[in-house]
Amino acid sequence: MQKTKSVSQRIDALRKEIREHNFHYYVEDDPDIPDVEYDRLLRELENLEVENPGLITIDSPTQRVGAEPLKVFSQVTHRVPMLSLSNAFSKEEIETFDHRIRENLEADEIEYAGEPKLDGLAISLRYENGELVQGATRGDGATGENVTHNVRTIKSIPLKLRGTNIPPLLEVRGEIFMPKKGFDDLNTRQQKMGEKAFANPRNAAAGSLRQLDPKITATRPLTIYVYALGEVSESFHFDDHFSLLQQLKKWGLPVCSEIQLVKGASGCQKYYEYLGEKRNGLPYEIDGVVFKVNNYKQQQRMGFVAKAPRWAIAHKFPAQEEMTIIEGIDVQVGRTGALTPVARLKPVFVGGVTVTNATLHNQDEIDRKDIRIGDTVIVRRAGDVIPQVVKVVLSKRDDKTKEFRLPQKCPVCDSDVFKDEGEAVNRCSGGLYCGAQQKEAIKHYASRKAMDIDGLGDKLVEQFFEEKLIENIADLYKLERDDLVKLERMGEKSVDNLLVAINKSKETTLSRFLYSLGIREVGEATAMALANYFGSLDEVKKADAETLQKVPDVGPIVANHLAHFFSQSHNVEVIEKIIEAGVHWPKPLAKTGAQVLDKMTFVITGTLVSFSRSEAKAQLQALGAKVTGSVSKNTNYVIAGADPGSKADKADKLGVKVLSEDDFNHLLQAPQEYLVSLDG
Ligand code: D41
Repeated sequence: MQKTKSVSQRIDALRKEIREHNFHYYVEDDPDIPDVEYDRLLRELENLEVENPGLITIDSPTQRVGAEPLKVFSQVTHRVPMLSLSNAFSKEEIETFDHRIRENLEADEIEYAGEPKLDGLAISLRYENGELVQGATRGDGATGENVTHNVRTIKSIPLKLRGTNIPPLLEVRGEIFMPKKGFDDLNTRQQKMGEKAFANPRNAAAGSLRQLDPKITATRPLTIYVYALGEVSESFHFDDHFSLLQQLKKWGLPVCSEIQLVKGASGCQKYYEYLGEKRNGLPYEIDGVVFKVNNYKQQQRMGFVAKAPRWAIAHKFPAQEEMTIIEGIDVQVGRTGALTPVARLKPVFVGGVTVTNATLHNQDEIDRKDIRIGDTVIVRRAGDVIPQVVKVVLSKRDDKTKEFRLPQKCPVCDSDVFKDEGEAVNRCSGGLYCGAQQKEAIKHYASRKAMDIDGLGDKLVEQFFEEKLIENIADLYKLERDDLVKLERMGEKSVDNLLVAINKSKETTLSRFLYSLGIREVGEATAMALANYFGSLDEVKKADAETLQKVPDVGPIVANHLAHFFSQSHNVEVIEKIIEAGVHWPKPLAKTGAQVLDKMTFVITGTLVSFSRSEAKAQLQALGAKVTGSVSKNTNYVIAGADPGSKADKADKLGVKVLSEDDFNHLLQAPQEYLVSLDG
């Protein structure tokens, strides 16, 4: 008896604790314990429940994924209808909206809540005595589908509300959506499994929520923000929308942190512009902003027309998708020889800019989407990325459309085109013999992370190339002032600045130089690992594929690319010319494969800006260091990126030195300065 009581108390305590951590994680967006600790609590609860099945309750955090798939969705009647939103597409329409409200309410200035318009699907959640009892889609606003079993799998939706004074009946409405990152990951997974990719996060969210099997929904990265009330207990009362949202948050329901109070049409316009700027940086898709009269009494006096309230409006951003025609397909050759088909489009205005090109990626993509020249297609512009062709509008296809095949010969240098096994990309085999690859190689060489030649942008490289002033990278160091000043749009001052920048680039580091050569798959981290391991260019050049693989971060593929690169005489010649021109770097550390940091142990924590975790780890290992996962008295350094969490605290406690990302960069350049032994 005594034992059962203490077990049930422990179960209760665990559930409560887990709910609180969920609140910090999903609502406050500020996790209060590490993931492993959270998992430990959840496992403990799961184990106790397995041992004591009689103590399982439906609102337990372990009970998200139900047992059996449904056969059909049942219908739910919304006792309070789910209204829709009127749309506005211009500043003037918002001014009209505001004007009408002011006139109706005889008020000088109206306070609105400005909210991002999430691109997901509207949902209603019903809580009885704080417990989630029903989730339903909007449907036609009067009747929707019962998707309770699916909404229960969404971790940010509390199964039980927290806090006090929760009304016996509380129905909230909100938007279920899939964050951009989750959407990308899901599509990658779908493609790997040979399943069809979703066209946009909205479709992915809708498709995921309309699964009969909740086990599938549970694997989909869905989340929610709530923004309105449905049916609630009579006693429940609030003065305004914004304070209601604060209360919902306290009860554990996620509310979007971008919601703000604004005043009048001008405040609305400012908010619209503010979010428009911020849009690409947000972790979720929005297609506009919503304005709602904040005061509930004022809302009531405005009432609603047809199915939309007169106190709310959506100001939509310009469309990100439009229909146009593919007039032709060009083939571009990149730095690594990749042939990229690019659709030439009938100009179309999408999301605020005129789009004339869209990348088609590769032949497989063209085949998969069945894209033909002359087809009518939907193009999408998302953020700053290159416009994409979403799909063909097959109903508009006529018999004049033409299929497209990538050429078997490079359109620039006429070399053979090949395709590596398991790769989707066709490549020109011409290497630096190919003008296109030469030109791209020079652009890369001059770029910021490479040799960082200030003022030598892509446009200028194109111009130099067309004027035949340069053919390869080494020619950059032979550019003459007299030739440059004759060029169009080149003033004397900019010529002088450019020559200074080119000269300055001669002083560099081995890792930068290796990266600048633009060898396939050799990014900054790999270049750095190579430089650290071999210490000199000669050693890298001499190494065969087998030796190269001894370098951390270098696998068989990269090793082959490297060996191939250095086996080409034209590459070796260009490198020799560059060095003859005076490009140089500091002498290597003491010995080949210098393991300066051997016997030293590092821990990496938090988010680094210029490396992934694995890159940072590879860098350290290349220098001989050991990288472990937890801080102890045997740790020499903790490298702490942004939001470092508990490991940095532990380091402080143990007196272990913590390095910032800047320090870390310095360490990679001069590791010998960081040699310490733990004994003193
Ligand atoms: O973010 C949204 N998509 C959003 C949709 C929002 N922030 N607020 C909304 N407010 C309403 C009212 C004012 C009717 C409660 C909405 C929607 N409705 C809505 N979503 C789909 C249909 C209607």
